[in-house]
Amino acid sequence: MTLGDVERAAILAALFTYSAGGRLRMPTFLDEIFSPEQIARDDDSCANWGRDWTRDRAPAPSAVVFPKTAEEVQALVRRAAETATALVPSGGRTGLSGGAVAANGEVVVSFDKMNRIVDFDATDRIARCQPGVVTGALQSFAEDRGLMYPVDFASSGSSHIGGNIATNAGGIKVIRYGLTRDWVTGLQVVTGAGELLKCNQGLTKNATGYDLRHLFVGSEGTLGFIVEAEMRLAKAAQPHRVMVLGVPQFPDLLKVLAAFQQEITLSAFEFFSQIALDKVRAHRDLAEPLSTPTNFYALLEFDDSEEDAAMAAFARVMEEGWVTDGVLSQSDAQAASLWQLREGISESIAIYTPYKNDLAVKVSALPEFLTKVTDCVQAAYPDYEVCWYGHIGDGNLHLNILKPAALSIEEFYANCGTISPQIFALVEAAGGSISAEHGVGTLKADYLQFSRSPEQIAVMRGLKSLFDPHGIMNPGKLLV
Ligand code: S2G
Ligand code: ZN
Repeated sequence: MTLGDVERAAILAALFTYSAGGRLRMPTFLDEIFSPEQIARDDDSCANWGRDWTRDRAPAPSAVVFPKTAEEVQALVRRAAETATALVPSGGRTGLSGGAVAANGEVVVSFDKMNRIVDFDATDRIARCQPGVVTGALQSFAEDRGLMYPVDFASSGSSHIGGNIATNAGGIKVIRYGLTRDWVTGLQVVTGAGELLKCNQGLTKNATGYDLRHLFVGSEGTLGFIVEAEMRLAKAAQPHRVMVLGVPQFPDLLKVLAAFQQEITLSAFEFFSQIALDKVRAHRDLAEPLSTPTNFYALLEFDDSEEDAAMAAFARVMEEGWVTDGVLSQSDAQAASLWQLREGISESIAIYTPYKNDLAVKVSALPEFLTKVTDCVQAAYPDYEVCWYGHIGDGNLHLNILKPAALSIEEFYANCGTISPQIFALVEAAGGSISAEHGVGTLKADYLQFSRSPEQIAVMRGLKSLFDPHGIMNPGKLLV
C-alpha cells in the first residue's frame, strides 16, 4: 500500500502511527532520518532482523533501520530519546543469549550497511572497521596483508566485529591470543544521549584517565552503539599442526594441558565428550579420530616448528597413562578435518534445541566443578543427555543439555530452568562466571547476581544511567 503525500504528511505530523492492521505503534521520525531503502517494516524483515540464534522469544520489532553513517546513528538515537523509542542493535545475529532480540516493538538498528574496512595502516597494523564488518572478512583482509586477526570461532563467517566487541567474543584461540577486547585499540561509540565518543584512537599507550573503550567492550549495546573500531592485527600465523588425544578421565585433561604447556606454545586447547563426538560424526559423516573411543578428547593446535617438542610431550602423557591414543595432522586438510570434530558440535546438536550454558571457572577449578555440575544435572534429570565441550585451556566449558524427542521445548526448558540456580550456585561457589563468552542478554539476566556482587551491579546500573539516560539502548538486556 503506498501513501499519498497528504496521508503521509498527516501521519508524520502525528509522529506515531499504526502499521497495516493496527498491529504495532511505530515511530515515523525514522522517515525523516533514513531513505526508504534504509527502513524495513514488513513482517519478514522484522522477523529476520529482530532475532539472534536464540529461539525462546519471538521477534516483534516495530521496524528495522539500516544506518550508513555514524551521523545517522546519532540522529536516530537523539530522536529515539525524545520519543522514548527503544533501540536494539543487530549485527551478524549469531548471538546465543538473546542480546539482539527485539520482542517488544523496538526499532532494530542493523549495521549490515556499515560493513566496510575504511582504512588500514601497515605500520600500526591497525584496520579501521565499521561495526558491520564480518569477522571472517577481517580475518581474510589481514591474511591478504601477511597478518592475522586471531580471534576465531565457528560463527566467524557471519558474525560482525561490532557484535564481537559488544559481547567480547572469545572462541578457540584465546589461550594464545586473548579475547576481542585485547585487539580493540580504538572505538567510536554513540551513547544513549546521542554523543559520539572517540575512545583511545588506536594508541598503544594512553595514560589519561579511565579507558572508556573497555566499558563498551562487553556492554552488549546497553551503553552505546559501536560505529567504528580500530582493530589491531597480529603477525601472520605460522604453519600449524593439530593433535586429537583420547583422555579417559576428565581431570587428566588438565595434566595433559600442563604437560604440553611446559614444552610448547599452544594456539588452542579444546575438549569434547564422547557424546559430542558421536553427534558431530553422525551429523557430518566424519570418521572416528582414534581407534579406541574414550570419555573425553583434547584437541590441540601448535606451530609446525614445535612438532618435535609436541611429540615429546605426547610420549610423556601416554607414559603417564593420561592419554590412551592420539593422532597428529599430516596436512592442512587433515588439520581442518580434525577441527571439524570440535567446531561442528554446536551446529550438530542444534536439532536437539539444547539448553545451553557457557560457564567459566579458573582452569584449576575445572575437575571438581565439572563433577559437581554433572552430578547436579544427572540427579535432576537422569535421562537427559549432557553434552560437554569447550575451551578448556581458558577455563570455559559449554554445557549443553539435549532435549529428549518426547518433550516439548517449553517443558524441556522449564525443567532445565529449575536446575539453573543450582548450576549457577556451583559457579558462584567456584568464583566463576555464568557467561564466559556468549554474554548475558536476556537468557542470563536473572542470574547475574551469581557472578556479580550487589555493589558491582549497582555500579553497572549507575553507568547505564550515565551513558543511557533515557533507557533506550537495548533495554531489558544484561541489566533487568
Ligand atoms: C563453541 C559455540 C556456541 C555454542 O562451540 O565454542 O561458543 O555454545 C560455542 O554452541
Ligand atoms: Zn565457545
